[in-house]
Amino acid sequence: MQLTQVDSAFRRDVIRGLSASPKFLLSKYFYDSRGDALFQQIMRCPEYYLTRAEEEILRDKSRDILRACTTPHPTFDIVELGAGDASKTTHLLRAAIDLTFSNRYVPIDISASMVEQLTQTLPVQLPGLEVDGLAGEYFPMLAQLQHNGPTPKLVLFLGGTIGNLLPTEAIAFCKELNNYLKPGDYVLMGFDLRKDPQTILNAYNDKAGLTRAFNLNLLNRINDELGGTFDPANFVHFPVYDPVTGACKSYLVSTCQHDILLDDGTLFRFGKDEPIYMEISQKYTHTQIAKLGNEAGFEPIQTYMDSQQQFTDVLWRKP
Ligand code: AVI
Repeated sequence: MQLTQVDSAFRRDVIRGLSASPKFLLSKYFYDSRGDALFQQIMRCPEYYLTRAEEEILRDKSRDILRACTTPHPTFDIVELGAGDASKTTHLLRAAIDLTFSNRYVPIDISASMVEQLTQTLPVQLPGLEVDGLAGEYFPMLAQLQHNGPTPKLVLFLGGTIGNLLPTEAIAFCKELNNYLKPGDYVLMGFDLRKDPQTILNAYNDKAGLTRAFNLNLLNRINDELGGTFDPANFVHFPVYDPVTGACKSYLVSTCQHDILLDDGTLFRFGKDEPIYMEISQKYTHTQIAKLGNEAGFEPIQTYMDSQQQFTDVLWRKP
């Protein structure tokens, strides 16, 4: 039942996107098992500075971050949206245990196997930590946590994933997040900052071709799961960065005129040089971040940055 629902949502979104003009696909579908593995490699590649910058923040500033979260309650629950392998988060969790700030971590991730793995491994790595993972979409899982007693929450949304939403969608997302929180709960959100345009573009156009493979993998996923007839060799990966808007966008561009079929008979026509819009990775200014937090009803508490000021984690409080 679950699989059928996922399949039909995927099919619906692919058909909607490839029937639109201009064509688009949703980057949330990048993350099948091959996509997860490619993303792990991207995070370690030399051009992709985001992960290293945020890791530095969490390694060096976790204690400051936790001390800035004040409440009369003795402990917090640390909830993470899109936890993935939680590798950066362990810095914060270790500090939380040391400071007796928290002993409960709730990773929320769409990948049930990721959540299961964290539930098994983290309590061994960090004795004293209770891990209560939830596999599913963020907001339904946060809704479940609303009835979880008086312990306040620190909600993490790290990695710059907010940048994968258009700026208007990011406001709607932060407002909805606010609705699931109680007064006195905190949010720590990661944003990639605007910087030298070439550095940004290189992060989405690495020399090893990992980001290219990450984008093309979605065509393979359509072939595997929806019986598609894509030949990835008929597409080139084309990332662009606009320093005026801060939008870094990735496209796959068809190199020839051709047709694609799905196993239900749906046909898509591609012209030569026709693009599929794949992903936005929005880069923010501090002013934009402050405006976003304010419009979503959060009180700004503190801004943390890496030593090269490439990335920021901002701490907000629900008043
Ligand atoms: C998950 N997200 C923050 C990544 C980003 O930087 O937008 C996804 C990604 N796409 C290409 N490289 C990495």
